[in-house]
Amino acid sequence: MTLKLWTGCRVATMAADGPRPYGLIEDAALVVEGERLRWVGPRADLPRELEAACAQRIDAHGALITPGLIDCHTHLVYGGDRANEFEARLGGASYEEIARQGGGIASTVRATRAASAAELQAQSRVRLRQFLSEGVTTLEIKSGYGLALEHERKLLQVARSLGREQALDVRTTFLGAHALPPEFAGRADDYVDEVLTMLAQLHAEGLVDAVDAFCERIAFSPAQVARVFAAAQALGLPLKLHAEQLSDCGGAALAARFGALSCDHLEWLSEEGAAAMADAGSVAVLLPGAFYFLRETRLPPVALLRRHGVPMAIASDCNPGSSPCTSLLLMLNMACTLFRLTPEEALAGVTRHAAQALGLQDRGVLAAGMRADFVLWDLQGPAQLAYALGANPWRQTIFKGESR
Ligand code: DI6
Ligand code: FE
Repeated sequence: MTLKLWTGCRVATMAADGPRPYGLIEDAALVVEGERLRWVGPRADLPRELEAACAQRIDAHGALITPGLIDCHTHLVYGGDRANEFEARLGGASYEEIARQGGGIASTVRATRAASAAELQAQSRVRLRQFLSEGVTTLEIKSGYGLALEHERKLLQVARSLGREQALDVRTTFLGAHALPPEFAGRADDYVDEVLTMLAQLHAEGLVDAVDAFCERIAFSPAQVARVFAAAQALGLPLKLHAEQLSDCGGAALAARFGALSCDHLEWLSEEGAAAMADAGSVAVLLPGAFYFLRETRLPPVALLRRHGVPMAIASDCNPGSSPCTSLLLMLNMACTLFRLTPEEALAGVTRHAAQALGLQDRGVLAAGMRADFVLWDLQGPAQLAYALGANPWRQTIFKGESR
């Protein structure tokens, strides 16, 4: 296999055991073998024999290189939009009020059910390309706007299909327990039965990489979520949870008991919840886009998460209601300005910790043996990624060893 040598760059490896901060290596070299990294380190330390074996040499002309970015929480595939609700909220209506009146998630469910797979794919592809243009190489997509077997299937098939046609990895998450569909009004427990049926079927069709639920007053109770989690666990699927977004329902502690990969949102997380997450090794996925767009004032307890050593990831939550956002770089900035993360924590949140939130051990840091997914930026240093509000200093993405 041809070895490719990259030089003329500084590399933010983001390796936890690398040099501080950012695992940064000035005047670095990377050796790529097929889809993997064979060697990463200071150019001066590159073994002679390895250098001699490199058939292709590439000068990065002073680029900053980071791992490919990972968005570990999106609802990217949906029909329609909710600009009307944005206007209503600016006029004083609350997100919860709109949801209780049949708008909110339910209105996107109507639009998503009405859309053909081709229409959904075309609309979603536009959003996906915006993520690609900012160096995203792995992106999670949740279902949850179909809420009936044929429509959840359609949505997950569109997600898989986008992953095949574009040069990035799509990971699918089944979020059947996102909202109560109208045909089950007043019968939430019956709908949970239906969620279990859909899960078994869609899993058998190979469409599900993980399982999520929305634990909230306007969604599902901890007891209902526990039923979904038990079924998912029996199928060997990893778990995630929308927890403590609008109130403290004890969702994070529940998810931790099930060994969930991540708990997401967490503005109302309690100390007990944080401690449970630390024990379980669950990642805290913070979603500054939803916090900003819903004009929330209650901040996720970042100091608490730090104190308990809970790893923090950052994601877009791309969805039509609470975060119509297709920029992971903007999320880096907001994680710093709104949540007071350091730029290094924010970058770890879209690389190393985002990989952990998806249960992926082969990416998120640049080190020998990891996937050769990396991005060249026209930047001097990694803090500029979070700093440059609205800029896109992207130059090139290498996905599985190849330029795309
Ligand atoms: N929490 C959210 O912020 C999104 N889903 C969820 O469970 C919002 C979904 C929507 O409003 O369409
Ligand atoms: Fe979400």
